[in-house]
Amino acid sequence: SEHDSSDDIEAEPSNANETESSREESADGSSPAEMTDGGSDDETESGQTGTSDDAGGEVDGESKQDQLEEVRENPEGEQLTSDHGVKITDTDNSLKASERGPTIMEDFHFREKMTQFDHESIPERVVHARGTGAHGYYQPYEDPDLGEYDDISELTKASFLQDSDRKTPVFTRFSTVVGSRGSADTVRDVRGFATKFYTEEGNWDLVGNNMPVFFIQDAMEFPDLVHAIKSEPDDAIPQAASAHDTFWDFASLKPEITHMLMWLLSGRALPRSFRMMQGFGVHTFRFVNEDGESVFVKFHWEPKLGTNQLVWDETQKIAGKNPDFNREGLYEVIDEGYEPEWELGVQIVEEDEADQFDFDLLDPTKIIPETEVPVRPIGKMVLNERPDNFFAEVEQVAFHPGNVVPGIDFTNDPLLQGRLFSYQDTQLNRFNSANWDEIPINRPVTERHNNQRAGFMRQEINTGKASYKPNSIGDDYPEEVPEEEGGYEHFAEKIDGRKIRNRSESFEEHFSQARLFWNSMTETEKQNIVEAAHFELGKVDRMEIRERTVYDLFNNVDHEFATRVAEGIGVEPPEEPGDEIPDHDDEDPSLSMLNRTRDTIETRKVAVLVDDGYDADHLETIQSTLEDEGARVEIVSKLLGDVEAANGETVDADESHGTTESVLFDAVYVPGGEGSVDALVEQGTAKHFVAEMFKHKKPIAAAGEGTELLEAVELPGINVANDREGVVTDRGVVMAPNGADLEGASEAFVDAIAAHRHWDRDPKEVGA
Ligand code: HDE
Repeated sequence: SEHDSSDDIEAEPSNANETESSREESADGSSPAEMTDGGSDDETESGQTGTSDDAGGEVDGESKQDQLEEVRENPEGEQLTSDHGVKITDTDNSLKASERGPTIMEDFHFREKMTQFDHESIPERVVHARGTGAHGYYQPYEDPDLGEYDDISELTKASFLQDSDRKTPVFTRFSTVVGSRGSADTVRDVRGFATKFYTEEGNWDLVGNNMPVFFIQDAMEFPDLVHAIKSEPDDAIPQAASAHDTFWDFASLKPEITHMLMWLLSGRALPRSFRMMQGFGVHTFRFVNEDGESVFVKFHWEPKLGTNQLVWDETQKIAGKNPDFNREGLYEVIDEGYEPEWELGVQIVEEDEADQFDFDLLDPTKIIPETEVPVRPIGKMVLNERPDNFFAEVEQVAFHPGNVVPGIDFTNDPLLQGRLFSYQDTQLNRFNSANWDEIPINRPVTERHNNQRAGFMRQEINTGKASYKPNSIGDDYPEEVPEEEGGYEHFAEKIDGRKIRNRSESFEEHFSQARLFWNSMTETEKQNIVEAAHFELGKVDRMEIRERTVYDLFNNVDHEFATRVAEGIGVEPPEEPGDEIPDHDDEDPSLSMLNRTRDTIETRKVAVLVDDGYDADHLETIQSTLEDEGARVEIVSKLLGDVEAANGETVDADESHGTTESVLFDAVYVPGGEGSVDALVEQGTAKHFVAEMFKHKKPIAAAGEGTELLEAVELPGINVANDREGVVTDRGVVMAPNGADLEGASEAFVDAIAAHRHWDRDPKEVGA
């Protein structure tokens, strides 16, 4: 888009939130910022030392990082003390009555150390327990294209969304939903995408997901949903999975869940990385401007690297090989100087246009199709700093959709309304105190003055005698702030009605958008959804649950879909389409992930398989081409240590066959060199590496004798180009036999990686 800001990021210091403190180097001490540059200019090198004021974007007020710096503690060069500051002589031996005698109660150091340990854990989040987070900033675009509006101030008075010179510090936490804190990253699940904006008007929490709709329509149903989807209550099995009876029992009885099921069965539930997924506010919110006028708004996060997925078999293997795959991926790239970036977009609907849709804007099981209302990008979020301490920052960050600032307001979406209660309540459970907002990661960067002064673990020392209002003793401070001066005023929506425990009729249609989703998928994506349903329902023991899901839900989405699912799970295919099947064949191309891949290989990880005797030219050419494009290259050999090229040069293997696996990479390259390839052909693990890359639809390239390894693997349907001249590319397999143009082959490989996955490989010939 015109806002594609890949250039901006180069021109700016990579770390606008930098303090003068000890944060000058990334964890491995290397110079970062190189990943973003596409090999070009020097400005990127300045990444670590830049100050914010030369970048056309000052961080708001007191930067969050400055504030956090005040509470950072660093033991380097320091003496060991107790919690109360007493220097400690020995932290290995408890105090005993004689050398072999009992431990003595007066050993305050032992008691303190053990007590701290005994109390180290806090309750994990009841949902979204597993996650990771990073610091960064939000910056509005200079001239966003707002359609009929000239300026974003016509829409909202939230000033941090207006001034393109202003950077608002943020902290974003990504999460899975169902699994416990220690579960794996790559399970089939929704991903949380929660951002705390530390604005000059207070904190705004945009607590969203990577899917734009939700399972249910009313907060009242949430405990049931979560009980059903989490592990079953009698045996706590399965972990981090929806593929079991209780979830599908609940689902099959709740037709409003159908649209969300489509998303959950799709590749959206298997993100390649947190930096390659969209985010959505889900609910319809309100923007309110200076004149008190309101429009409806949906929030979208669009990743700069495109929206990409893993394949199912791969996710399951990664869950064993590296359960931290997504969490680690975020920190790896930040450490290497790359700054994950998302565009914030809005869909705007005028109050008097709200009735034009055939669904209710307050129904969280519905999207506003982009074919009806375009998404207008208004700014970008950049994540550029990992936390120093996981517990203090990621575990203790506490989000609350009720945290809004002037210019942003709620709607009556009954799911959102319920969340406004739940998040405060859940933080009370997690922190055991209403003072969770005083924890450094949760504190706003604004001043805070009110009459809340007590409670467990109060940190602030609030001075003065009057802790009530009105008061005369303290001149009636802190004073209330009129709306014109920045006080938060709730939008004065007119409400007129009777109390009623019911669901609006406008929430009753459940299949139209599920059908829209299905129709918008490519055949590949449809097949993936069907196979996902075969797995999920195949794990359900009770036949009546499988049948109900097919007949009552899927057959009301699409008859062919229901039939294909039924055939794989031993259910008699329905004879006729369901009674409630929607009467339309609408499509929205923006729903297909395959339309959301972007032409970039930034941060992709490529393995180069070598053994002694490899061709050093091949390695050098591919390494420089890929790294210039921002990809990361790792040398993989049978064992760690030096590997020697045919010309006598050496390279240090980054990983061995014992420490890594193909599923942890995006692509593989096999350089030539007779000795190397002869050895690889004899190594089962090397052959498996390539075969599995093929199975998972990932790009493969081989140069010179390297193609012999592909031949040995017998890639199904691929004619290995050993006896041909020139570069041959076939379904993401790039082959450059000896004498072929190496540069051309490297470029073809770059294109194949940018395409992400090569779904045109015959699914029946999955090799490996
Ligand atoms: Fe949440 N949700 N949720 N949720 N949610 C929580 O709050 C809840 C919903 C979301 O990284 C909890 O601090 C209810 C929708 C994210 O710390 C809890 C309902 C969306 C996170 C809670 C919903 C979300 C949470 C658990 C239905 C997308 C992780 C721990 C009415 C728009 C935030 C916590 C983080 C976490 C309740 C539905 C997103 C229990 C009652 C819809 C990203 O308060």
